[in-house]
Amino acid sequence: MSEPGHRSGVAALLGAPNAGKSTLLNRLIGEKLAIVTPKPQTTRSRILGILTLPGAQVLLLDTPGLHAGTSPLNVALNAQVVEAVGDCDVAVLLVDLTRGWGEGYDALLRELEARAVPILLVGTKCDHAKASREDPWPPHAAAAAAWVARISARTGQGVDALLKALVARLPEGPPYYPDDEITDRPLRFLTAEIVREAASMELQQELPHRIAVEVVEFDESRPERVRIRANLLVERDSQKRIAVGRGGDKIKRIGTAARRSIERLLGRPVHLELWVKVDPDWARRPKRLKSLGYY
Ligand SMILES: Nc1nc2c(ncn2[C@@H]2O[C@H](COP(=O)(O)OP(=O)(O)OP(=O)(O)O)[C@@H](O)[C@H]2O)c(=O)[nH]1
Ligand SMILES: [Mg+2]
Repeated sequence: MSEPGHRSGVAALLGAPNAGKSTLLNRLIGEKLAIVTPKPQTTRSRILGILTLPGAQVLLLDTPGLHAGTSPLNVALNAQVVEAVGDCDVAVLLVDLTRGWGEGYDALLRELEARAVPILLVGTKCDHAKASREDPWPPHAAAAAAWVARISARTGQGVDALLKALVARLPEGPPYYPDDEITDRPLRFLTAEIVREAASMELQQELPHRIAVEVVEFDESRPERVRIRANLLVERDSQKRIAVGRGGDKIKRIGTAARRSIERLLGRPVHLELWVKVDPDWARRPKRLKSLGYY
């Protein structure tokens, strides 16, 4: 039995690719759970962030950005958005103030309204020089929303007010997770994501293609170091050459950056072995997408 008046439930972070969903998740949880890059389509699977407060437990569901596109990867990403819409108690609909109301928002809005989910309509990146001063959403969206605000997940502006508005709209219920847990995702998955972020950041100029990461060994049995072996998957030989770099300098830099982040996450020294592998079909085969954790 939970104390009377305790609230808990799922708040889905929804919106276009690059709207700032993962940055907001990290800001709310106070830890870097979800990876963030300047490129759209960074998040590939739902990540649950658990925020335990006095009197409430908020289950924050970060989702991939909703977008057009019919490749198996796109379909897998959109399916997760639809699922999140179906699973949530409250929806936080994020609209990038530097970009405005894009394609997909009206459909999302209709779906949320049909399910009678309370909608918090949030303009993001209000700190940005290019953030519009006008409301980026059409009047019907503001009318459908239970609450409207502008925030910056980068500076924190407006985030406390958002959290308050969110908690107020959660149903009453017990905490579902222990209060020291911050995610439902295993360390192995978070590790793969950190490597993917390091690789995306290091390669974003030369290799604008999609990459994936699989952790093939995660050995915590030795006291001195956690041993991790991971593959960086690219689709072609030419991409592999770029990712490895001259004399291996790229992959070395990716490995060093990733290892430092993983050590911060685990609080222990890590030995990270990273290999670049060509896997032409990773983004095309649903089974493969599943094994990579993107389904
Ligand atoms: N100036 C500014 N930039 C932000 C803010 N929030 C996010 N960004 C930047 O916007 C970019 C995208 O942020 P993400 O948090 O990855 O966006 P997302 O919605 O999770 O993107 P996908 O996972 O691709 O759907 C990154 O370069 C962030 O640093 C903000 O409040 N202010
Ligand atoms: Mg994201």
